[in-house]
Amino acid sequence: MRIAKIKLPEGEIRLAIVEDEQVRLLDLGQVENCRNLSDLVYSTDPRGLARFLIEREAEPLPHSAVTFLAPIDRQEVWAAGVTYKRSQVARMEESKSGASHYDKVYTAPRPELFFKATPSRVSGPGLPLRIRQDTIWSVPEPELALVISPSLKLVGYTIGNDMSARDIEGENPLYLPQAKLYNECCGLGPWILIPEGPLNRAETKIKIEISRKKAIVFQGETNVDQMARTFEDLISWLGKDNSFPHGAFMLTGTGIVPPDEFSLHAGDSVSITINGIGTLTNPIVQG
Ligand code: DO4
Ligand code: MG
Repeated sequence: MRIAKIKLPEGEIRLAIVEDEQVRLLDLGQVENCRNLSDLVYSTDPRGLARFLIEREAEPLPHSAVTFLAPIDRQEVWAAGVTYKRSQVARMEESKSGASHYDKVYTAPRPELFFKATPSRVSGPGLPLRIRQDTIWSVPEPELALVISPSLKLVGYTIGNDMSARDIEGENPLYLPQAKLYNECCGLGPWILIPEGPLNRAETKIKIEISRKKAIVFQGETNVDQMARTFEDLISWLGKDNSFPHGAFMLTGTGIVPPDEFSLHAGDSVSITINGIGTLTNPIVQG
């Protein structure tokens, strides 16, 4: 089941179940203690509760009639790094001084985890993602994002774009927070997938397409079972002496890195597709 936060044409913000062609509005007023997306997805049975909350007298709406918003409330957004071989190799190439750190972290028991964004720095579908002004080498990172409850349960998945300034990160690994965390640095959406059972990693593909003036300038594809770590391992490291009263999102790392001569430009459009979830598309801006 896919659950979205949407804006109706008259401006009202609602939750909805997303079907292939249409969305079905939910009426949260039918139960106590379910005021927002977090309450719904962190409930003991989000799929059952969402079905119960369907507003029966409201007509389903076509996707084109609503605006999909980033599926976030008050969560912190964290990210894991160097979880795919492709990321380890790319980081070692970009960072002359820090190459061995990336090599070691790929196989070390402790993963690389970093703070990625506050909700105000997150862009939902169709909203701009930013290239910093002090970079000449920036890329999107298409990542599967975990939706994690306050009790550290993995409750769902969405699509994340971990925008990164590779020149800043490559100059010195201590610059990583600046390479990663700034205004409009993180894409999330278009909605949350609450699966019936565990995700089939072997069948989950992540694809990216970057367009410039209507031409595709980069495309890539990977598979979630290329990831060297389990979701449970990443979540358990995130939760060590760390609490998340509003829950958290965790981007699980990139397995797709464009060739070194590629950098995003203002005006590009980035689309990330994960089968079973959907497609997250954002325009790129700078300045
Ligand atoms: O180590 C730098 C960041 C790595 C990262 O964001 C990734 O592998 O996705
Ligand atoms: Mg990343």
